[in-house]
Amino acid sequence: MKYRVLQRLREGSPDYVSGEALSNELNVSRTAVWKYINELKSEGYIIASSSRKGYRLDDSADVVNADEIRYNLSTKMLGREIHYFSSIDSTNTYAKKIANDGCSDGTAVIADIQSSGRGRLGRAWSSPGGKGIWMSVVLRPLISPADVQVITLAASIAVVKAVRRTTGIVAGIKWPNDIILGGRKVCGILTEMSCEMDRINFIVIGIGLNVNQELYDFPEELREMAVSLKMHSSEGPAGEGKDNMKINHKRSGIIRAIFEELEQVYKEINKKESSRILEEWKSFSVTIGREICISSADESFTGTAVGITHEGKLIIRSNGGITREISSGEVSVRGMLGYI
Ligand code: BTX
Repeated sequence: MKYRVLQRLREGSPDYVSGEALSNELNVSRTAVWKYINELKSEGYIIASSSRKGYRLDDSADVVNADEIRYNLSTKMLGREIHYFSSIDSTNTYAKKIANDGCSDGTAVIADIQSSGRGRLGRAWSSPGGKGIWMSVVLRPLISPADVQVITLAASIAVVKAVRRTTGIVAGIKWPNDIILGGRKVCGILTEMSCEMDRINFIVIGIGLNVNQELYDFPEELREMAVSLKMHSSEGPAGEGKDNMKINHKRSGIIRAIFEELEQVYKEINKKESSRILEEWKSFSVTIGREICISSADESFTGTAVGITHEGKLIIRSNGGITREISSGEVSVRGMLGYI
């Protein structure tokens, strides 16, 4: 019922909706309406009340919950089932559990805080409350395990496009799937898979996107290399940046856009049409054409990133003219200058 009250306020926005109209239309008492309004306020919604005019929804609040995300969501399957937690250890860990139990394709797990957010290779991911998008999506693609890297590339494209569409911020992708703004990491993607020899049971794509952190919300050791969308907006061109500084980006809208963009690329992957995805990935890449340094557990070498294979491997031409292909998970890529 609380969300029916919310829906009615959305329909009425930016005008007031009277308490009497709410009570009559929803067939509940005025006291009950008042109680639901207070519950919505405690979830973070900003609702003005006037004894004469009623209630008015101010849509600038950054509220994340399943109802808010589903509002106006245009996908068919992605994000249609959402498990939302105010706090969890890791959305990827939970998503793998429900995927094993048989949850449907496109199910999403979202948390406000992660106490043990995970990066790749056992690294930690900083996931403070009220500031970022910490979510995992379960996919059951019709591709072979050897092609799984394309899904990770597709997820990074989806995030870059969703961020551009909702905030106007244009980020780049560092191979394979770090999303970069001004040389610092704004988003990381952790892909985990359960498969048999020739068939994928499920893939969990974990997306960690820094949205509204200030510099001091990051642990000290990350302050040089991490950035949030809000920090990036406030560093914008003179004048514009100052206004943006106060603005919290609305995480639900960004999550919705990620679902929509991801569903598009996912459809192409299932139709085995990934060549366009690879081209699009290249257009966002900050790695291709750059001198890079590859380091893995047992070797380290430098070269120029010259392309990407149809399975998503990075093609590198070493300074001695030898061409090599690198697949994700084996190496980390560092730029010759700075973090990229
Ligand atoms: P990664 O291994 O590429 O990056 C991890 C490294 O990034 C860390 O070692 C640290 O240096 C740095 N780092 C940690 N936290 C942040 C941050 N908030 N912003 C920028 N840099 C940071 C990238 O792994 C994959 C991250 C996926 C996170 C999502 S969140 C939802 C899902 N659940 C979960 O447990 N992980 C994924």
